[in-house]
Amino acid sequence: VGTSQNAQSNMEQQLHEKESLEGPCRPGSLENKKEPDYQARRTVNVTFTVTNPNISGLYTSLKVFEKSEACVSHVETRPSRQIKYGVDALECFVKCDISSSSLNSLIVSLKKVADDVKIATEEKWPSFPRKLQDLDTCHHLIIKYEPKFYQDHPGFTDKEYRKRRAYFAELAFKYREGDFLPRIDYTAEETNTWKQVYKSLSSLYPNYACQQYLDAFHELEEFCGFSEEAIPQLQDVSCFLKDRTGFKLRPAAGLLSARDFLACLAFRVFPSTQYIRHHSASMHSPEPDCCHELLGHVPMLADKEFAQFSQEIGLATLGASDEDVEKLSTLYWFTIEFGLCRQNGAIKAYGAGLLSSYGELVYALSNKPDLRPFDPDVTAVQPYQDTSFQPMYFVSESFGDCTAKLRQYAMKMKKPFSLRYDPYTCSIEVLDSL
Ligand code: HBI
Ligand code: NLE
Ligand code: FE
Repeated sequence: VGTSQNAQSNMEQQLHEKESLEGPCRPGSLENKKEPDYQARRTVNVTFTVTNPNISGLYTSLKVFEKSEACVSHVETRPSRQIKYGVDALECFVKCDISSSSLNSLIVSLKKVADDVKIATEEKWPSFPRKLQDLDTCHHLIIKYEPKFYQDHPGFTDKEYRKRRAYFAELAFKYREGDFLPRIDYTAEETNTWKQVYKSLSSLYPNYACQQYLDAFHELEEFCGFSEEAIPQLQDVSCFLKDRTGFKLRPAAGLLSARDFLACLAFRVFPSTQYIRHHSASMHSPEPDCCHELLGHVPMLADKEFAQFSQEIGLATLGASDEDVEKLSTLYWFTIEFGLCRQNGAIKAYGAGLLSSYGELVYALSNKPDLRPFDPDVTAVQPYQDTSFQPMYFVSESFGDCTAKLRQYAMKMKKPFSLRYDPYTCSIEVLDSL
């Protein structure tokens, strides 16, 4: 008994240490799942009967939902009237949101602990957010590049850095639509990293960035406190963008699943990380960080045509199949993240992943990589690199042209309904659903 008690308290201590370093277990983390990135979630109604109705029977069956990472929104029970089960049996109803791949295992496991398991899918297409508040649940994370999982992450062995990241992740998960974006007291080391990144990148922009970027960047310096001295606060930046294009920011804990990330864009909401990259690797980060959001994305989101293009990629993903979301996310990758464009006969960068990485910005505009014209049919199926520089970039003629081509491309995607974004209520209207 003594040994097993020791083992138990050892385990508790380890768990405790892990929690204080990484923060409590996060909701919605996608770990070791097959292609979690695109995976559709569905709303399902599950009914079943527990014949051992004391609380442990109910508990065992609800545990199955927890294991399958179902997001439960409604639970009801009532006494079963089926004679074969006896007077104590309970009929249960659970409504939940679950990824398509977990649904089968949920059914199998539930059948082991309950009788009469029945599943009804509410809709025939993947569920998607309809209104701004729904974005509070679009927070599924891809954690493969986080400092605690990715061995090559420059912060992998830095305990302080990981602790700080856990703090930022908590802030993002606590955020609810309508809240002010949290103001951060950045440390001297963080501000110094920002300064290094800001100084080196802003020396490149005049020759490397597209005109829309340069115009917005100057405005951000003049009206929104952008400077090498301090990391801008997301709340201030969000107000600036709202004025220009209606885009606003919300905090993100890290790299979101493509489906969740792109769904936010449909509402002109840009999920933005708030932590900063590790000081030892300021010229390139494998994950998004505030340098990437603020210096890469924000200036472009202040441009009306670019904002429209961004929203339309987002709208195209709502209710789309996993295959289509994968294609749209590839289009996103080669445009909004790594796009080049032709302006007055010269090639310039507009992709955020370029504009926030000194190393890749110089590389993309050298004569080394392969450049191709942007064409959704070709671009959407081009395999890409997410750990180092791209071997190939796509060149756009203008954002108006990109949007027109994207629109044509998205029209070919089969959906059983059409959608309209209502800017007055910031919600999605579903038309002609079958
Ligand atoms: N998540 N926070 C965040 N920032 C991004 O830029 C981002 C993301 N998730 C996916 C993603 N970008 C793209 O690579 C596409 O898969 C949509
Ligand atoms: N590589 C980029 C940078 O260093 O800023 C971040 C890319 C995020 C997709
Ligand atoms: Fe990005």
